[in-house]
Amino acid sequence: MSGYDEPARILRPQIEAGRRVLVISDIHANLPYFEGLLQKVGFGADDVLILNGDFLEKGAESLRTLRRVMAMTEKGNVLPILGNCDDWGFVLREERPWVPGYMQRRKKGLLWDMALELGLDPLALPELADFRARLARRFPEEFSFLDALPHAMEAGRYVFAHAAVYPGRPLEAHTAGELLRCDAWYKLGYRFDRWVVVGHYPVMLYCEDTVCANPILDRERHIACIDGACVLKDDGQLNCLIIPDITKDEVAFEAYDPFPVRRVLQDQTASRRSAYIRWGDSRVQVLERGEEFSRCRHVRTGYELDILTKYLFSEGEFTDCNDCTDYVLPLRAGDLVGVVEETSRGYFVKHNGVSGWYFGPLAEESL
Ligand SMILES: [Mn+2]
Repeated sequence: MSGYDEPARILRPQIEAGRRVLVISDIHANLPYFEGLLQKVGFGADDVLILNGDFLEKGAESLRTLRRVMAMTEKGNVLPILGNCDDWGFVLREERPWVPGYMQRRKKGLLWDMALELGLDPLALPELADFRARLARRFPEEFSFLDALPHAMEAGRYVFAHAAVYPGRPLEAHTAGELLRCDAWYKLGYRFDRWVVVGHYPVMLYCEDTVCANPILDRERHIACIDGACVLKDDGQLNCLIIPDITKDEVAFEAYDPFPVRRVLQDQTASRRSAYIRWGDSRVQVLERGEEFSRCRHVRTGYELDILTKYLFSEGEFTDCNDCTDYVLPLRAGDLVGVVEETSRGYFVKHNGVSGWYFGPLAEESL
């Protein structure tokens, strides 16, 4: 938002060979997922944790997440990188007239949380100059913390940036804006000698007809895309890239979501065709509106499918919908699935990061 045309700040931390490095991106103020994931991977003082940007905004608890991250950095083994949604340092330096409107549209976010903590009604803010002066008095540490964050990091065989890195030039020859903003960067087809790790763009948006929230680990091109859309997608997850040794190329991952885990009791074969209706391409025509499911036709492709009526945004003939799919998952009796939706027809579940339908019975107990 400010200084995007300026050269990027690059950090080159010393990380010992053989020390486990964890990388989490796009927490987006979702503190329960963050804590859940840290617990699941057993994060501790022996690890290095890199936060690859966008730990703020979109989710419910921006200010609490920021303070959690600030406290974690005090021990020296937690290294945050700036994301485009964390870049609020400008508020104290510059007057941007769009700020109150942004807050009031989103009804959450860092400045929203700060206004509440100042005892202000975010929907009836004082003059912007007055509001900024109050923010400067109350939150100097928070803003200078964000202002000091690097735009990219380099260590061992790895480069970390929130959204993008461009080959053939050093990190210093990038602007801050180039590293922080680029949609669908992975589609540009770059390849690198060292691993480049990015977040920013939900990985499922790279999918065609199915939905998978697991990281994309491209071992040919040395690219890891790890944004599992833990806030933006109902069936999203928070991913953690695991690098056992920063001097080596091996990578693995772990993921957290809160869905109750249950056991599949019947084999099921995958549907031969399916669609993934996603954000940005979600215009549908409602053919028959039902209480629980509605028959819809995807406007761009003509594909027909049943969509949960609660996923539809408006009552009209043409409408938009939440991300959804009609994919029927291939499953074996005994498989474990996370249950996202329980409906009269069957379950919308996740199995190894892939979302889809299961129409058989599940064991009663969640595990
Ligand atoms: Mn982002």
